[in-house]
Amino acid sequence: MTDVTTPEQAEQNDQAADLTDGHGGEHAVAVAAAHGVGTMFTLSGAHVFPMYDGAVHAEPPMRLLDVRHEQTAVFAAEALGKLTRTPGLAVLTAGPGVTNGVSAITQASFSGSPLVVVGGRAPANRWGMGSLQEFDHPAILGPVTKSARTLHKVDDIAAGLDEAFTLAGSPHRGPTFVDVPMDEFFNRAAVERPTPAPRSRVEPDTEAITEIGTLLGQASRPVVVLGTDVWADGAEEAALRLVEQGGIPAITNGMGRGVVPGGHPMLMTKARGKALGSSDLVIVVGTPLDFRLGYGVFGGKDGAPQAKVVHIADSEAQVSQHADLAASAAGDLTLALDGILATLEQQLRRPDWSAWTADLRAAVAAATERDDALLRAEADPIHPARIYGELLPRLEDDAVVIGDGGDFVSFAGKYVEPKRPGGWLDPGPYGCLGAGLGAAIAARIARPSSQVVLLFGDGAAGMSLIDVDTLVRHNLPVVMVVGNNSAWGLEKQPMQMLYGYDVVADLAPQTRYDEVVKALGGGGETVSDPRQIGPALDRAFASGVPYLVNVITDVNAPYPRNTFGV
Ligand SMILES: Cc1ncc(C[n+]2csc(CCOP(=O)(O)OP(=O)(O)O)c2C)c(N)n1
Ligand SMILES: [Mg+2]
Repeated sequence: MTDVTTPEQAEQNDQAADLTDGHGGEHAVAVAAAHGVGTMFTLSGAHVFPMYDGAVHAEPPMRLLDVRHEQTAVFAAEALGKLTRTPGLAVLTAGPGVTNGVSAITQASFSGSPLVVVGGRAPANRWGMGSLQEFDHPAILGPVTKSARTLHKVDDIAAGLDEAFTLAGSPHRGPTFVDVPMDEFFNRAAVERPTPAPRSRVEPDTEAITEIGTLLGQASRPVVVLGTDVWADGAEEAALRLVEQGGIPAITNGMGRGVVPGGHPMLMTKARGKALGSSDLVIVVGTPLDFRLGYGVFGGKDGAPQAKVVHIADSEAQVSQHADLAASAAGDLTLALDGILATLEQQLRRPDWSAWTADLRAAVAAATERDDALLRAEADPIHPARIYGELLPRLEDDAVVIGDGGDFVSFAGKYVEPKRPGGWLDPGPYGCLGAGLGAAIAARIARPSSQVVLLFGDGAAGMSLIDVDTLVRHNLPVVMVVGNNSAWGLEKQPMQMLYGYDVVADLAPQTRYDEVVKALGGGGETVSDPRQIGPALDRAFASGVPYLVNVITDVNAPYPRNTFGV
């Protein structure tokens, strides 16, 4: 049968079925925008041109943020997802564009960061014939994403992307990947553009919550650990309620930092060793029981018995399989935390944890005093801690602090206690150097009026510094501080310890990373006198341009670690 529909009739039919006509890129951009995306991170490639055309012609246009290496595009999209709690969007051209993004996608997977990556793909009508960059991406992206699929037809794009966004932004969050064959991306179709489904909350098991509340009521020395998913799941207020109204000492990690603000009387992160070692009940919320938490074994310090462990996760699959758990719960973290507080408050006899809390506060005070001496160190060459001594009093409450490096950044983890949640970005359990510049780009976009401080090891800086060019082109001023010990310090010291010598751990002495930034259009300076760090930071914050303070530090002042993290 011949199709005798006139264009006018086709349009009428489309309207009846609520169909919208457009090419593949227009559909994809419209769906992304409906999911809250305002910025597309990318590096040019013809396979994904329709995405750019879609962004340019969208109403309002979508911001295109073009970078110098695909890893930066994905690290930026991941960080934007973490900061805004709306999936970030990276668009990568076929083949090497996609594979250059794999480490950053894997980081998002390890960190549970909401992220959607759209890849170009060789045209379907030539598949198998050897066209440029013909590569079946989902086969390698599958293991590091929540879903990785090819949208084979232009008609599939709107629904496929809607699904990818919903999945990436639902607990347990993470990256999703789609690619679209080039010919289909350029094709047109009239399709229905789905409206994003409202967020659905999974109620945690009531009995499990009551059991956890009861365990808490029976505990003598409880500690609650608040991790990244407390922030990601929007449970930061419920977490603070539990800590304050329940009177429970708290430790924060990852993006949980700041949920209990720095300086809060219940924040015991500085006395972490004592708190986790002497506790009889550790409730871990929104973070895996991995190497960062001793694999979930607590207590046992100075002859103390092992602690009971409770794990609360945003979804069933995140609950630890390896740890010996006294109880666990999975689901919406606000409901879980409020449920535990309600159970505790219903108990007739409220436990008295005042001695335990006072003990921990004393340990925090002692640690703070010890830290203070190092933060003021006059040593020459500069002790890296002195940089933090100068930085901390200059940080505003809403500052975003990003760490990318080894030992130098470990000091940040120790000294920087954010005043608000959502202001701390580290690479998370994947530990991938090179994430910093992308994260700084995202932070400047997410928080236009906040300080953004990127703390770089000199080794890590080399992995992304060319993207200062992106900061300059897009007028994104951030302050970068390099702890320049002319070495891959976190590897140099352990190798010395294990072998008595080290190889492949030295970098060129006192490299002028500030000059690199200046060459790219930013500002910077090198500092080797500890008294000059503060004034240099003031100039950096005042400069209004991407500015790098290159601090020459003592390579023999390593971070006092007792683990290699393996
Ligand atoms: C992509 C990647 N490559 C290698 C490593 C291994 N690694 C971890 S820390 C580190 C040294 C980092 O050196 P730098 O950034 O200068 O910081 P420093 O320890 O000297 O303060 C290395 C090489 C890693 N984590 N990620
Ligand atoms: Mg170094």
